Amino acid sequence: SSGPLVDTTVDNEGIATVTMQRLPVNSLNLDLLQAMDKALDEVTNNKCKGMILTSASPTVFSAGLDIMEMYKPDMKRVETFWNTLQEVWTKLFGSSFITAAAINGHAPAGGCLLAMSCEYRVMMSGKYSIGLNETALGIVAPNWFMHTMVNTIPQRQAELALTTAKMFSVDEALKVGLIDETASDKADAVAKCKQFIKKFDKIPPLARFLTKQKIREAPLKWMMDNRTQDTQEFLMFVGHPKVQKSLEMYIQALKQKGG
Ligand code: CO8
Repeated sequence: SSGPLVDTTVDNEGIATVTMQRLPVNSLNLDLLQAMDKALDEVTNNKCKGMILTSASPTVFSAGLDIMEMYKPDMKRVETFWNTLQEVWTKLFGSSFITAAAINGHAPAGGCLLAMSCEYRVMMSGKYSIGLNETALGIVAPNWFMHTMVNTIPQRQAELALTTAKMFSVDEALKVGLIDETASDKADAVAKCKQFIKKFDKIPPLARFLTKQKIREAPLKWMMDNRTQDTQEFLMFVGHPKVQKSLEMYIQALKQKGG
């Protein structure tokens, strides 16, 4: 495919819209993650007050990590892949600017992680689902995926969701607090994200940022202190024959479903 994998526009109020456009499903491969890393730097450098993260697909926010990056991987590339994911998460979860996700479709696994890393979530109504479904794939969500979920929903709900690979419907997600609002379509979702960002016009920006930083300090510190070990664990995991077998079966199931 061709063209940029991420589109960034900034409106006249300094709100950036970052649109993932690796169609069909915005599965996060190395290239998309690198494009997102760059987009997050741009938003910072342009001193935008806020950022809305959304997708160019009509039905999928992001299908999560590109399973093909983890299946029979080149060990050097897959290490860079993981480091880039850590970097994108650190920049998004710890951003000084305000973040909101306009979730215009499915958001499994890494897609859910991106949405949860933002400060506010608006999801389009419909037969879409969101959640961390790693255990169903025979893989274990890293600690920082879990920290990000616990920053969003109560620990008890997070434990149940993580162990059972729970994919929440839009209504269920709203009820548990995994999303903050629903929207009738993408435009409505983006508009509601803008409304959220504009609430902060009345709040001094430095006080807002320092407060966000303090409340998010523990997961960010965990990443800083454990980054190398986290990468080693991931590499051991993807190098494991049982994990490769699980991924292979999952890919087959996905392909069969697509027909
Ligand atoms: N990676 C690679 N390819 C994918 C992925 C993916 N995550 N998701 C979908 N695709 C492919 C499909 O195989 C299909 O390919 P093809 O056209 O060649 O058959 C194409 O994209 C379109 O997919 P669908 O036909 O399924 O599209 P739908 O619109 O019907 O459904 C969904 C969209 C709901 C997103 C569906 O594709 C889906 O459920 N995908 C899988 C999502 C998923 O389970 N992702 C988990 C990824 S793992 C992760 O993110 C965290 C890992 C943590 C690391 C753990 C340490 C080891």
